[in-house]
Amino acid sequence: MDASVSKELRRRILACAAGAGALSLLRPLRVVAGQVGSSAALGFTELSEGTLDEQRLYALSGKVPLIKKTYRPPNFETPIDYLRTPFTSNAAFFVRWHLAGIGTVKASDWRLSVGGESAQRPFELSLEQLKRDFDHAEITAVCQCAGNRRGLFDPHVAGVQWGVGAMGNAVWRGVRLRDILARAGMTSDALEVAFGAADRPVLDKTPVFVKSLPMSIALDDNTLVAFEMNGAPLPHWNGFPARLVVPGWTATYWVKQLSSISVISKPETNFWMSTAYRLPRGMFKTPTFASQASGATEPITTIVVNSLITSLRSGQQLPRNTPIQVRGMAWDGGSGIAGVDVSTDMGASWQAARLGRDMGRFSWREFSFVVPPRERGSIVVMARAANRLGETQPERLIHNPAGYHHNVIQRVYVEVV
Ligand SMILES: Nc1nc2c(c(=O)[nH]1)N[C@H]1C(S)=C(S)[C@@H](COP(=O)(O)O)O[C@H]1N2
Ligand SMILES: [Mo]
Repeated sequence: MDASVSKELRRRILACAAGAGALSLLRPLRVVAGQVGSSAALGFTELSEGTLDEQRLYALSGKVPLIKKTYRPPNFETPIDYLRTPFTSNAAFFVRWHLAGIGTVKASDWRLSVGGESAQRPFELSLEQLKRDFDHAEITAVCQCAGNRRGLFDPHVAGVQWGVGAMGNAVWRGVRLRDILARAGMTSDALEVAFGAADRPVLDKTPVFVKSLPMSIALDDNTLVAFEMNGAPLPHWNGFPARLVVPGWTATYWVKQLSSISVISKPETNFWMSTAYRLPRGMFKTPTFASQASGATEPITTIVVNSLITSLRSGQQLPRNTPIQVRGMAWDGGSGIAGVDVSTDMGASWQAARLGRDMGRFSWREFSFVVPPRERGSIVVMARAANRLGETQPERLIHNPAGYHHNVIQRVYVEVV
């Protein structure tokens, strides 16, 4: 490591340990290997001082204290302490809503309407009928907000300033959307399936939440209308009584409090498809949602390959001459994780971490690596996941206006004392 970087690191770590200006450590270093660079090139550390100052833990009903981002609408992030287990508990699972009018849906009152101009036989289902009339299916999948880590974007972008915890992994149980659609029967002009929900805006001018999927994904075996999460009914905040589960796709499509399914012959034009959740066209090598691509933008689709070190925190002091345990999670949009490499020399060399149990290609996967005992000094620990398509995390943040797909290689700054 360049001497000036090492010195700067040490200054920040000491400041952190001293408590005063503690969070100066968490701002990315601006000098690396003797070059002056933008901090965006250097991977992320943690949220900026201002953002961290504003966040508080708060317990919603049925939830453990989560990191409060906004109260109305409810946006609550999972603390990293709950991201170290194969499954994220329902009580600790993050909560993200766009609209503030979230009523309680009673199981006995709930109805799911299935129709649309390209459905031959529209019908309605109660929760009981949904559970009784169709085969059940189960899948382990990461649910990750497209804007997870938005608060780490540099330059800063507007929107909920998420840290690393707008994500979780769970076993989802429900029925296949495909089977529900088969009962309705589709006409040959079916182009997309649109999903409506029970949450409502408090201001008339805010559009209701509607998302659509291309037919290929709606008919995919893995796409579920789920009513259980980790063996229990969905929590209210996570979409009780039923939500869409679209493994591999960003969570914006995982419509909660699902109330309607419409097979449509024209592209859905609601705000949440045509304006929000879009990326500059071709910026990421993810599948294209062809019927929704127009002009310079296209909708976000699958999750990009990513990883998170969960065993270390920037600013942490570690005892010298003791092995350092590097552990975390790696995931992608459904090809599955092929490997995770760890570097302790600013990316000059990488070594393979050990992968944990494979819980399916939509699940995250644990990794672990032991850094041999060190003498006193600062270390930057980095992890870089690769998926089975050969895609890896970038060294530079891929900046985009809405702050999606943050998957730049993480850097954790620690000091051996
Ligand atoms: N009805 C409804 N469903 C929704 C949303 C919403 O605002 N309303 N937000 C979506 C977004 S953007 C995300 S990230 C996920 C969050 O799921 P969770 O709250 O269960 O973690 O729900 C999705 N489903
Ligand atoms: Mo999201």
